[in-house]
Amino acid sequence: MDPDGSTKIVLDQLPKGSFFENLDLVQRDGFWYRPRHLEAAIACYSWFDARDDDVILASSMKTGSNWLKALCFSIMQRHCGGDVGAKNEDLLARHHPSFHVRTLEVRVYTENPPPDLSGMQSPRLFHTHLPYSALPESIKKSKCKMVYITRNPKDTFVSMWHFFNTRRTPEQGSYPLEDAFESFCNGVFHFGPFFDHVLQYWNQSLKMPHKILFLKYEDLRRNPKDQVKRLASFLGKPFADEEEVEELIRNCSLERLKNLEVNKKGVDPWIDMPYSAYFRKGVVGDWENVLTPEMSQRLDQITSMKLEGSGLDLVQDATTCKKLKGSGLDLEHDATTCVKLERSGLDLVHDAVTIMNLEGSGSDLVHNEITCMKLEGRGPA
Ligand code: PAP
Repeated sequence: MDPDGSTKIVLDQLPKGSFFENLDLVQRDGFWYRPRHLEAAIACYSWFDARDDDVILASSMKTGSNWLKALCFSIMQRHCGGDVGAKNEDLLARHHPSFHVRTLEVRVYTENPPPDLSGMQSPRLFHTHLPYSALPESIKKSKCKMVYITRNPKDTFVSMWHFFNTRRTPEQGSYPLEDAFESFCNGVFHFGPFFDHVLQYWNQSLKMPHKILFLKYEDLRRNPKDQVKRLASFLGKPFADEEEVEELIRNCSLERLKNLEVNKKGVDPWIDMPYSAYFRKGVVGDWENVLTPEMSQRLDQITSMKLEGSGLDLVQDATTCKKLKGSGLDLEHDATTCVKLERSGLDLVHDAVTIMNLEGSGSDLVHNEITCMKLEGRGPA
């Protein structure tokens, strides 16, 4: 992979940091990596040859990667073929999601020599924690699709803190929350800073919505059916009926995955962690049990500052999600939809509300309005 050792020389010259005391990190182009992940990222950059029908999942750490892996793998498996596995086999019961959907810089290009992926059947499904700017050019240039998942930063941090604490002995106890929080706020952790990671993908997804689907953990939690249907349609594998969606959601649920033998007893060979560490509570707003009010306020401020003007909202969304859970009311999609459709003349939010309110009244204000717009030549074609 690196016969002349040039990657090591590059690594030696990079700024150094650490997370959780003893996890060494190096910084390159604004992002922090474990040295072996950066070596693999460099190999991946040189060797990975994306195909037009590849699907690449992407995420910062602890934002729902394994849930997304399970969902996409199952969606693709329904259509059978390729390396995804045979239809109707309960493959999630056999292996952890990260076995089926390998992370390029953690589980593929850490092999030396780099593996030859050309023999894999299409469609191939991979995952990456790499920031958009560090992706191989072939991913950016090919027609392959990407799905990015993110989560509100407070739950992301708390999930990360719990995860890395499972590596510590009872004598060591939990790593000081304040220190871990400081690192998170400064962006010094694997594949951090969080906000730069999220914004890179968010901006690309706005530019290329046909190529990158941007999902939020909270949306998936609150309204899994709509989100999973959206995901399947984006991947070109829409569902035939509602039952199929519901079954797939059940099969990929935290409750089920957590209780599968393979995930209860297995160990992740790549990082020597029990698979059970990947399945914890999955609760939106769990940060309330861990963060002090000052920490919460500080992270909210950083979030508002970093996301200002981007059109992306990770704080309100999470709060709203918690408050509206089970109410059937959706305020964030409406808001996101408004941002995306601004100035297009198209209104999907108020139209939907109007239709709901006028149901059974015999009156149709939405279609009438669209008809008028079309006849006047001011609306969507
Ligand atoms: P990774 O970055 O190490 O791959 P990732 O899967 O992104 O981890 O995130 C783990 C979080 O997703 C955990 O959240 P928590 O600590 O707040 O509980 C984990 O519980 C949650 N998670 C894992 N699988 C699922 C699932 N099927 N449904 C919902 N949440 C899940």
